[in-house]
Amino acid sequence: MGKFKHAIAVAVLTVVTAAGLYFLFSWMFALPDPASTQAGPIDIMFQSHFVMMAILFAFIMVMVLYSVVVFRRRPDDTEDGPHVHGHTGLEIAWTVIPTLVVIGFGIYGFVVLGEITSEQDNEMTVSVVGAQWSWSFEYPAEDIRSNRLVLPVNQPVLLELESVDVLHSFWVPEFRVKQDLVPGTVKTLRITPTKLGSYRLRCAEICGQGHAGMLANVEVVSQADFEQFLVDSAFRYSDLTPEERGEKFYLELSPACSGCHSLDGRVLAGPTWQGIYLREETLADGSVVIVDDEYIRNSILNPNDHIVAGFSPNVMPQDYGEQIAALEEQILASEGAEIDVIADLIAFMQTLDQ
Ligand code: HEC
Ligand SMILES: [Cu+2]
Repeated sequence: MGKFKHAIAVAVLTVVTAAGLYFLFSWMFALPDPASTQAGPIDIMFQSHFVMMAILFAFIMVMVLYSVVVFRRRPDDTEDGPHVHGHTGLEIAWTVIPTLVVIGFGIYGFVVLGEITSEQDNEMTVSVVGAQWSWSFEYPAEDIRSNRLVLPVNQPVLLELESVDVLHSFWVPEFRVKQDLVPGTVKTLRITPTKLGSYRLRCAEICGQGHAGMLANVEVVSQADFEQFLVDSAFRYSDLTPEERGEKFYLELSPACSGCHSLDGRVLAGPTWQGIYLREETLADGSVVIVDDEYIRNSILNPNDHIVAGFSPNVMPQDYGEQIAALEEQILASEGAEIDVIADLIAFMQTLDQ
């Protein structure tokens, strides 16, 4: 077989092996479906690295194995192999070509990096704070805090990343981009989510015992759902009037007061609240009381102290006291406001005339 035929054989084997390796790499290192505009150029760059690696590896392996098999010594061959004194053209080629390839990939990487970090029109800024071991998010424009990252689809986002303790790393595989959080500085990362859905943010920098659990939900939602999220998150009990809060507690304590106390005179499991405030109530023991603040407070905290005539004891839940104390503590912690839940319920009752 002549030189030319060997060259053709090696070329064909290289192309076939490279194609096989490329598909093997793509399958072995498959990434989740991309969900940001930044993912596009990164994926193409990834693919081109796979192609390059497949070609190089295939070429070297095919050359070695081909030589071992085709140019092996035959049983009756006792000659020395030919003496080779190097080949200047070949040496220049295998120095220059890889150098150009590496420089080319360097420039390509630089261009892609510029593309995915460049400033966009009409960016929305979100602050991300990493701490051992949790994430929190702040929407400075709206003064909103959240423990999940909600982003409107197709809206360019500038993340400002800060760490309160050690190194962490912001990574949502579907968005492809990744950025370390460095204590004492603010790092930035740009993402334009392109696909509605729920994703998982994970810390990609070993940061201590709870590192593996340093996760947060990322939700990419429609513009309308995002606005709803802002409205819901902006909710503060302390922004409401006592009467409005009281109505909310009437509906939201669990089980809801509304399940047993109507506002329209109907008798459910408990007496109606219509006209409840300062009405005369006959109790099961025949005595008559005025439904004042004191009586109401006691009826909520110790329901069995006085039983209204015609109703049974032990029907009204006995543990609202604990629930109310916990809720007041939670509001104090999150809003810095001291709320008296029972006073607000009373304020609401005062609006319920006959
Ligand atoms: C599972 C049913 C049930 C739920 C839920 C319930 N209650 Fe009652 N409640 C009753 C019953 C029955 C009575 C009457 C017996 C009694 O006095 O304990 C009553 C009585 C009262 C009274 C005295 C009313 C009067 O006319 O003298 C107040 C005040 C009251 N409940 C407040 C509340 C509040 C506030 C909530 C919600 C945080 C609530 N209740 C939830 C069943 C319920
Ligand atoms: Cu971390």
